[in-house]
Order: sequence, then C-alpha cells, then structure tokens
Amino acid sequence: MDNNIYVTRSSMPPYEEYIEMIKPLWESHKLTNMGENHKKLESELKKYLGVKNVSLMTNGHMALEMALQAMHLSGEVITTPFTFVSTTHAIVRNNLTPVFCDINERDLTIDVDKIEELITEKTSAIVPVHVYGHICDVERIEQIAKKYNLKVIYDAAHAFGVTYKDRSITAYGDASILSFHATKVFNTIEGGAVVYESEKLGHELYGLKNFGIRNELTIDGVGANAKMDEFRAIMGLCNLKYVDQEARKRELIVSTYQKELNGINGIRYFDKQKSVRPNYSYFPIIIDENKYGICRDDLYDRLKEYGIFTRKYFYPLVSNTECYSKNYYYKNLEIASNISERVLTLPLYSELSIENVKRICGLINNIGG
Ligand code: T4K
Repeated sequence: MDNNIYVTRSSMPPYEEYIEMIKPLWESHKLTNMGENHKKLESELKKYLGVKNVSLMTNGHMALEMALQAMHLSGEVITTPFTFVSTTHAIVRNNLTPVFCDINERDLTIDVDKIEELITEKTSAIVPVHVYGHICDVERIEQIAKKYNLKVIYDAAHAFGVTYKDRSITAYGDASILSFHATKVFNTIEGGAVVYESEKLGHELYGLKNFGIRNELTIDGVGANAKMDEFRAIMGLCNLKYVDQEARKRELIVSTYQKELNGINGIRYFDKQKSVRPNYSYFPIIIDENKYGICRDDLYDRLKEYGIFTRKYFYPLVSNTECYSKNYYYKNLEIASNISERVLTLPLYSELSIENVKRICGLINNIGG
C-alpha cells in the first residue's frame, strides 16, 4: 500500500454506480459520437453551472484549442505566463503569437493594469487564466476588451463551480474552457468543455470537434476530433452527483490549512476573494525564504522525505520553458518570475484526512529555520 500523500487524488464515484450506468452500453454498443450520455452530461452541466451552452470536449486543452480556432483570431493574444503550458500551447498551435502579461501579487491572475500597454494593432484577443480557481478581474477585462474590440477566452480549467456575484465564472467573456481531467475538482477521467453563449460559436465548435461533419454528405470545415465518449460522459454524470459534497470536504481541509499555517513566519496563503464562491481546487502557498529560513525548493525536498509530494505549480514559468524562451522575447514579468520561484501547492483532495493536513502543517512549521 502506498502511504505517500500526493498533491491530489482523483475523485471517483461508488464503483457499483458507475458499473450500473455503463451496463446499457453492452446493449446499445453506442460508445461515442455524441451519444445519449454525452447529451445528458451537456444538459446537466448547463443546469449545474447555470449557463446557456456547454460543448463537451475530449480534454481541457482541446477545448481551448477549439475555442480559439472557432473565434477566427489572428496576430497576437495577451495571456499570462503563470499557468500550465497548455494555455500557451493552445495559442501557438492556432498560429497566434502569445504576448505575456505579468500577474498581480494579490491573487496571481493577470495584472489588468498592465494589459493595455501590451495591446498593438495586431492584438485580437485576451486569454486570462483563473489560476487555482482564483478569479481574474473579469469586469476590468471586459472594459478593456470592449474598448479595443478584443475577444476574451477564459482558461477556467481550475474554476469548475466557482461563482462570482452568484453567477458562474464561466459565464464571463466570449467563452470559457473547463478541464475535467482526473486531477480536477470535477472529473470525467480526461475531458473538458467550452462554455459559451453565441449559437454561431456553438455551430463552429461542433464542426471542429467532429471533423467538420454535419451529416453523411456534408463536411463544411476542416475539423479535428475532440469528442468525449460515453464511458467518460457517464463518469461525469456519476461524479457530478457528489461534487457539492466533495466541495464541503475540501472547504474543511482548506480552513484547517489556513488555521494551522496562520502565524508561521514566511508562509503566505490566499484568502477567499470578495463576492466569490470558491471551489477549493488548489492550496498554493508562497514562501518568503528570508522569513521562513529555507527556500521553496528545500521545503519541497524536505516534505518529500516524509512522503508528502507537493508540486511546484507553476514552475518553470511558461515563458522560461525551452520551447518558448528561445523563440519569443518577453520583458517585465517580475512578479510572475518571483512567484513561480516561491510557490508550492500543498496536497488537497476530498479524502485527505484532517489529521494528515495537521501533520503536513506541523512539518512545515518544524522544517522552517
Ligand atoms: N489550462 C490549465 C490552466 C491547466 O492547468 C490545464 C491542465 C489545462 C489547461 C489543460 O487541461 P487538460 O487537457 O489536462 O484537461 C496535471 C494535469 O494533467 C493537468 O490536467 C493540469 N492542468 C495540470 C495543472 O496538472 P501533472 O503532470 O502535474 O499531473 P500528474 O500526472 O503528475 O498528477 C498529479 C497528481 O495527481 C499525482 O501525483 C497523483 C494524482 N493523480 C494523477 C492522475 C493522472 C490521480 O490521483 N489520478 C490520476 O489519474 O499535470
């Protein structure tokens, strides 16, 4: 038995429930291509999120690639380097040029005060990220986008279930993408979705995820294949029943972390944002070496010795990765660079016991110099 504690652990529904739900597939043999469960999950998610349209995709990355492609963008896209590489890859794979904007220290999302200075005549869109489920300043971003006639596509991979002013955070912008990867608060094993309003965009997305096929005789676009199959749609339907229950467990874990870490010199965590219902998807801390006594990398290594496997999400900064540092030129990413050297995400999943949370905090307390 593996007694290690990892940064997360997939949520799974009761075994019997999943088996019961997949049994009919042995009768129907209808395994994919927008089957019954695919349709059902789309409609359940619309209800759960309270949004107009949801288009399921095979994963969050393809959701972003497809959403960007469906917008027919060109030129430059302003985005954040403090994210998972998928965000930038999706931009570049659409033949667009990423222009990195620094983040704010408050919640680590894109710094809205620095967006306008990066806008040129080539800018066509902004791709902000609700990193860790911390929401971006959606109101300021909307103002900027209107002023310069830019599209806004939110990478909401971490933000399933997050609301702002009682409205799903995915309802903001021209579209938002979600990830339903095994490591996310809501999972379909692999999976994702685009949340959007425009029916025209929905038509494009459907074509893009299904080879451009409209019917047996009509193929009206150069599409890819990004469909979700029935097994994964069923996993989603099962997991969705438990997502609120899981969120309450995560909430307790987060409040325990906050209580136990409170007062440890040089360890900073993030409080709930105003008017936001969080989803407790990640628990990042920022280490101030001067006050804590040792640096982030040393804390990461020391915790490992005790079988606690934290993660350096998001280090290296995307702009410093091999595939981007040589091909693009960026400047003024001071905060993102600094945070990426000092951030550590602690284990967080619904089955993590409060006893273990206290143990992790005790270790963090003792390890500090
Ligand atoms: N945009 C953003 C901002 C994202 O963060 C992501 C994905 C995307 C877009 C793209 O969405 P997807 O195409 O992935 O749907 C993970 C995930 O693979 C990735 O989905 C996620 N973000 C990223 C932040 O983290 P790794 O390489 O850290 O995962 P891995 O395999 O090391 O897993 C971490 C821990 O999770 C393991 O130690 C144990 C646990 N785990 C993992 C897997 C795979 C499980 O409990 N069950 C599992 O099946 O990337």
